[in-house]
Amino acid sequence: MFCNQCQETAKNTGCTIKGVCGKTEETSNIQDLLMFVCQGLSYLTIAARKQGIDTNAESKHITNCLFTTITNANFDEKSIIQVVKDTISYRDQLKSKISVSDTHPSISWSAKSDAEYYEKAKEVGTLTYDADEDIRGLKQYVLFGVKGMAAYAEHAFNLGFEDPEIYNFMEESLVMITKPISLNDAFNWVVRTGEHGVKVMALLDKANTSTFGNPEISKVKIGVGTNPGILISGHDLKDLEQLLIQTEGKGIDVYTHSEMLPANAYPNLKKYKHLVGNYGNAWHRQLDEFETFNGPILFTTNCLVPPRKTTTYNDRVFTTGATGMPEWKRIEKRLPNGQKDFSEIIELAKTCPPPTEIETGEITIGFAHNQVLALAGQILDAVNSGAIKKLVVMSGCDARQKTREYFTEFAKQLPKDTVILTSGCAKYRYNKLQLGDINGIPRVLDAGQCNDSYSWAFVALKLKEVLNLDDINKLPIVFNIAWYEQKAIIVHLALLSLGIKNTHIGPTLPGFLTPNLLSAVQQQFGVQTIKTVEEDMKIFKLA
Ligand code: FS2
Ligand code: SF4
Repeated sequence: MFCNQCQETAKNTGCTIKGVCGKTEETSNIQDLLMFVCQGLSYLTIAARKQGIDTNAESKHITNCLFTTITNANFDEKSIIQVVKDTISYRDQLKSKISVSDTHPSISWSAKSDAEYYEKAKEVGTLTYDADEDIRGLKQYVLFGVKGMAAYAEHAFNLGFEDPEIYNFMEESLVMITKPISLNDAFNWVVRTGEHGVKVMALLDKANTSTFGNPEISKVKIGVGTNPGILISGHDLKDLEQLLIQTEGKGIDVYTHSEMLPANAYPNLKKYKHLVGNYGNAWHRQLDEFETFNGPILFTTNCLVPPRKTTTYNDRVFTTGATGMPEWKRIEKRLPNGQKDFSEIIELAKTCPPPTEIETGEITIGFAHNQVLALAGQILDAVNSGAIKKLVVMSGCDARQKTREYFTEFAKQLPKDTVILTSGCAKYRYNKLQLGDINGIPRVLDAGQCNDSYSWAFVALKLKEVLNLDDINKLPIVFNIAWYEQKAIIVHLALLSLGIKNTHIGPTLPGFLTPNLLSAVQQQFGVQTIKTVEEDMKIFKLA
């Protein structure tokens, strides 16, 4: 195995024996094989569209495959082998309808036994992408960005919002990886990946806000009630809505977990009175927090953590969508009305004790772009009067490493005349710190999930317009991004494509950036890694 797609990759170069995330060698290889067969299918979808054939089903399938291979989404190699087989079947059906001139092996490869799948899986990893390490690094950069893009595209299509241009770009990217390419063209492809990142985040924003309304300022309880509860994790708001519909009036409380917290701010979700609050913190604390939750837990997307040997909650955890864990059950059935059938989870919840309280109080959320623009006058006044000196974007992911304490410390040491703009699970490092407010504006404005980083790009562009500036980098905004997995890669690339320079990312820079690529990215975009809190305060001119 070789996997270097996330920030926790071993020695910041690559996991080669077992994933730091817990992914086994076999699962990692089978995920590579899934990408390989998706390359074959992508050759055909692109050719088929040129021949006037609709490939919507195939594009959605490829999107789901990319999502399946994201960090901490799916650890269930048996189910992934089935997805490989489904991909081959999509490919061969399409092949029978069109004429194809390409001859890449991914267009014709197939196997007769699972043993052959495992054998082939060892030969198709990202190390085989190119002999030149810089080009290989850029191809990995594109692939990982496209994986993040796929996650957002899938949430959008689940709500009925699609953009064929995004599907086409993801498929063209998978094909590009199989071909020779110049360094310059590969670099430009990375930049184009960011441009499509903006498009997909805008699409998902439209999907979420037109379905559930614009997020509004909301206070979310972090304590517990006395009813049995169901905990829902991940990012898929449609799954949450269906769970809320099916649990209504059943004496069960629904709690959000980790990246599902922002759901509490959407009018068409918060209207359900039994959506009672948020339980716990960022994804990596689930090993303890699921024990004390006592009731069933539903994963709609990453981040899953493989259970410990001593874990007692395995029979209470369910996965759906692109997620999977061999020890946990999967929701496969649908109700006659087309909704996912959550009755097994609901019946189990009725037999469980209520959650054990681990925190009390509430947190304020709901500062997505529409709400922030409603406060724009107030914020601009505070900026103009000097009450707010700087806006500090601290969006992104949280993860396990001790070095992540940097972000808590950074938030604590920020001068009192700064406001943190956050989104993604990175927020759990400082969203319960009681940092106060500036003239009624909370010092932590939470826009939502990682995809809602779109809000901060949107707000920055609006501010640039209102303040009549010729360059977005002249705004009093700095970017200190915490990254972990591939959604953060696409978010960061999207920010770069909007012309935002001098972003800091950490705790470390991506392992797939070779020294040459690092200097290219630094030269073109001014990207830097985090240092110590004290040094960064000076660099950002905050101290
Ligand atoms: Fe956090 Fe995990 Fe949102 Fe990432 S819950 S690191 O998937 O996408 O952020
Ligand atoms: Fe390693 Fe991250 Fe890949 Fe897991 S996802 S195997 S931790 S690089």
